[in-house]
Amino acid sequence: MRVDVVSIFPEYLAPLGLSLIGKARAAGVLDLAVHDLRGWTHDVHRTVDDTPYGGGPGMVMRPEPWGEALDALAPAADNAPRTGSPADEPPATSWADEPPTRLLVPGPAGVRFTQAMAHELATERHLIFACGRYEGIDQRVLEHAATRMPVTEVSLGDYVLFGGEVAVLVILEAVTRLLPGVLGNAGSLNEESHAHGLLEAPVYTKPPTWRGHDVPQILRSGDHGGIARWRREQGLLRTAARRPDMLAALPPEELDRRDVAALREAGFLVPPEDVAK
Ligand code: 6GU
Repeated sequence: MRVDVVSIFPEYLAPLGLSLIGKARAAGVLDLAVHDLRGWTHDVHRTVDDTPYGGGPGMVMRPEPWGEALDALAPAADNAPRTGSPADEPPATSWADEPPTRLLVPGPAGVRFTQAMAHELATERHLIFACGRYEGIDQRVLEHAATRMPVTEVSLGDYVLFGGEVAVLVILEAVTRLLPGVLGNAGSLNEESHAHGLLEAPVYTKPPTWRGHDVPQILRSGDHGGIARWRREQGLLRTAARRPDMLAALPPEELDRRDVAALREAGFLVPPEDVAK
């Protein structure tokens, strides 16, 4: 996967050279470049912002540098629509047979970033992240880009950051670990929180007793069926307690009789219509 990140604080993205993301880059799974937006300015002050039309506090990112950045990183041929007419056949070097470049714009007004979106992004050929600062990027940049490629404004959650850079670190970490060959053990993807709409059970390692706290006996029993059942119930109870929204979104057929019994026993209300027949 190719990824371009554009920011006025490229140093903010230095962690992308570390740890497993750095390893994915070294292994060639992730071809990532970070660009300084100011490289696409032409005045001596390398200006990227101006006052907002209509008034109000703060500054808005001017469209011109962003337009040039996106022209450079997503050349028009990249996303050329295919007409089927021989006269319009794309040049041999065109990417028209491949999925297009996709533009992601992090910001608190975006759609919520989820594990499902991470899976979707992990299938893309080329992502561009446009990191806004100040009050945001002139909306015409996004409008114009949308005539050439899919554009998604994306938010991490219901709070406000200074800019998109930290969000890019988060999103790229969630996406990179889903790329083929990055995680040694593919099973760890299948068993983690959010893989099946539930939170995962707590985990333990040695020693069996630590500061007077014991590892739950079932995990040391060797009873694989019992362990799977215990983990399922712990995941259900955690989800009910911490993320009732996730439990409510679970299709009723995902809960069997034992699930419902465990939830009711712990004091969580499960409406009769949510119980599988
Ligand atoms: Cl993606 N960007 C900014 N600036 N603030 C946020 C956010 C993103 N997600 C939540 N808050």
